[in-house]
Amino acid sequence: MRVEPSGEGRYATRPESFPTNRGGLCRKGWTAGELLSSPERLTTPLLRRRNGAAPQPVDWEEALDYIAERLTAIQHSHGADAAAVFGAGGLTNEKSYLLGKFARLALGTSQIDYNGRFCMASAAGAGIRAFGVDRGLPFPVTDLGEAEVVVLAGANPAETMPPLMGHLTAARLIVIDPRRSATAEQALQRGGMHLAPRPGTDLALALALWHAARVEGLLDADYIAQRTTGFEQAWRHAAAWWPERAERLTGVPAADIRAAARLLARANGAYVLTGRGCEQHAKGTDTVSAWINLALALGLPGRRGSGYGCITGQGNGQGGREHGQKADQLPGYRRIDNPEARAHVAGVWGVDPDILPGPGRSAFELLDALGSEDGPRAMLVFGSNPAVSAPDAERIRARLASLDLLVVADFVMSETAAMADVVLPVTQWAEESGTMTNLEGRVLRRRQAVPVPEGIRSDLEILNALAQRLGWDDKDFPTDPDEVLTELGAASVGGPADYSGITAQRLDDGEALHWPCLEDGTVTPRLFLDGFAHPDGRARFVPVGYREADELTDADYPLTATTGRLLSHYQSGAQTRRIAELADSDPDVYVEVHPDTAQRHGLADGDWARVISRRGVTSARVRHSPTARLDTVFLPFHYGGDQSANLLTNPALDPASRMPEFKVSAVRLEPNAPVEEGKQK
Ligand SMILES: Nc1nc2c(c(=O)[nH]1)N[C@H]1C(S)=C(S)[C@@H](COP(=O)(O)OP(=O)(O)OC[C@H]3O[C@@H](n4cnc5c(=O)[nH]c(N)nc54)[C@H](O)[C@@H]3O)O[C@H]1N2
Ligand SMILES: Nc1nc2c(c(=O)[nH]1)N[C@H]1C(S)=C(S)[C@@H](COP(=O)(O)OP(=O)(O)OC[C@H]3O[C@@H](n4cnc5c(=O)[nH]c(N)nc54)[C@H](O)[C@@H]3O)O[C@H]1N2
Ligand SMILES: [Mo]
Repeated sequence: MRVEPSGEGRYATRPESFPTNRGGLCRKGWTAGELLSSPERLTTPLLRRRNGAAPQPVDWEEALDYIAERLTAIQHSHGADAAAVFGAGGLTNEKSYLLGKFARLALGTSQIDYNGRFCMASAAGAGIRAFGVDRGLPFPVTDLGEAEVVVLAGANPAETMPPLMGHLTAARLIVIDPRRSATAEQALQRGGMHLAPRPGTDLALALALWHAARVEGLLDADYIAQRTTGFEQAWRHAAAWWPERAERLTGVPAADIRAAARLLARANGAYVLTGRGCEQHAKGTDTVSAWINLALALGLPGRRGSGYGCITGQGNGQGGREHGQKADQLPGYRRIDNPEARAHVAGVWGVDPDILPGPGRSAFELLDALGSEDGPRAMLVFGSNPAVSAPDAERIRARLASLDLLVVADFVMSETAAMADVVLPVTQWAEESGTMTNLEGRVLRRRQAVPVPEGIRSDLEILNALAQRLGWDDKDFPTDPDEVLTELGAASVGGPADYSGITAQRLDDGEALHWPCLEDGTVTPRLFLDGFAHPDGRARFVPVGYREADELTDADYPLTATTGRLLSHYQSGAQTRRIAELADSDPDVYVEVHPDTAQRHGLADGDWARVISRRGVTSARVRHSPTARLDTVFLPFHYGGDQSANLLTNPALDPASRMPEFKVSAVRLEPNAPVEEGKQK
């Protein structure tokens, strides 16, 4: 993507030729330039010295001094872990890395995690269990172009990653989604299939597909014998899920399960891809394991022209989970509880390994502990808007409000920034350089395209300035992204995500650098062709059995609500609700309901309804959808205030990944008197 001035200090974006997006941009790409010069842009630090007072514009020195003094005082009284950091998968690799270093060194706290915990943590965990390493797609995305069949389990790329659809035009798609999503619609139009399970039942559906494929003699016995371990133990779970039994649970007809198994297993080149729809569950890791087991049973991973992958989310969803902003992680995708990893990284940082803290709390657990007896009392947020995007949002809003110090770095007044004691205005993507790692593990360099507006600083400059005030050296926290990249490379040497051979120069030269990218220059576009990353080179079948969602429907809450995304909005909507063209196309949250279900509740198309769960109430407009399941409603989560879908959601966590169950909550619908209409900010 290129950014060009379009007159009067405004900017426009234009697509550029690139293999991943094939020169295409989605609607948000086309409008992304608008926010660079938006009047809603924050231009000066804001400070609120007393609760309830209005935030006042202050200069940078005053804002940074205040933060450093408060952090020091709070940590002095309550210990190092009284300060927390919350990061994001939208941050560049350099920011993620420096944020992790800032937390562990400058603050000495274990309390750092990030929004990727809400995003890809389950698929990452399942990938590591099965293959020994987690890289979204262990193959270049262009490989998908040769596939005959692609399963999209809980992914709606037609709305969430339109450029990806360009790689899937030749394939027949099998879309697994409780809704007839735009992607499901395209699958049907092109001779593919749409299976619409009840939310939260994918695990059983995947086991039933495996069952059907085995009964029909379609498994790859040679591959299973030579390249995997654990088949029999894992199969015991699938053995119990014959298609008729799965039909009763999931609602997907047994005949469709068999037909899908045949279509997939007989394809000459097939991929199984998962998205948030099957991952954001209290059993998301096991569900992804079930999809991977199916792919392994059919002999797909680790071969040219077939495979398993997880479709990444945010701009740097992949790189953001590799360089140490996770509670349990050090750079290079190393574990923070591994003594060798600690020694290596401490060496690069020039400190004693013993001063590095241990693992901290996961994102939801961290947010939920804020202001509690033994929880953090101060938090710095970079690149996330948890007041809207965290589950059980009302509870999290109360936690944020109970902090002694909340600092938010952002370029707009997000709902979380509006609660902060200090807001720091930062540069946007086009005003700074840095690297991002895309879904195929390829590192890309974004070059600064436009000047930094006056009065604004970069995230790296903020970390540097705070670290210096906390007693660290200027050079310990570089502000030049290229310098940070070099340091990150050194810190990642020998780790699973090794970036040591990546340089700004090679990236500028347009080399396709897929990690691991070693010091000798080796790159790895395709992992696993010669073997998986476990010591014996084999992939693992992981035995996983079906279990229900954490929360079930009952007489009071008879419907299942699931949540997800719209083409026109991004995430918590903090950015896209401020772009007129996008806000106007979907100004209010809606709840998608089957017309019969809506009628039973006395709700006409376009009415305002109250969607009520055991945790809260969301006001939403009713949208009739004749293709919806009768027992399921859907809400996008892009809206703030009382239109937040997350007022409803259940923070039950996956035991392994600590990912919340965004995709299943039990709700009921009630008619609502019209509330204030029009767009919310
Ligand atoms: N337009 C747009 N694009 C985006 C984003 C955005 O906010 N807006 N966000 C980016 C990010 S961070 C991410 S993580 C990706 C996410 O990309 P996706 O994973 O494609 O997004 P979702 O809409 O969350 O979920 C996909 C589908 O899962 C379905 N689903 C719900 N419950 C279930 C279930 O139990 N089982 C199954 N099989 N499916 C279910 C939903 O109906 C939905 O259509 O998108 C990225 N791209
Ligand atoms: N119900 C429900 N809830 C969900 C999901 C769901 O499917 N359903 N999906 C979850 C997922 S997958 C995700 S990824 C999360 C995302 O949700 P959030 O983590 O809230 O992500 P954003 O809305 O993108 O918020 C990013 C904020 O940081 C700012 N920002 C952007 N770039 C930068 C930067 O470089 N530096 C700084 N300092 N600020 C920046 C933006 O202006 C914005 O205010 O939501 C999760 N919540
Ligand atoms: Mo995400």
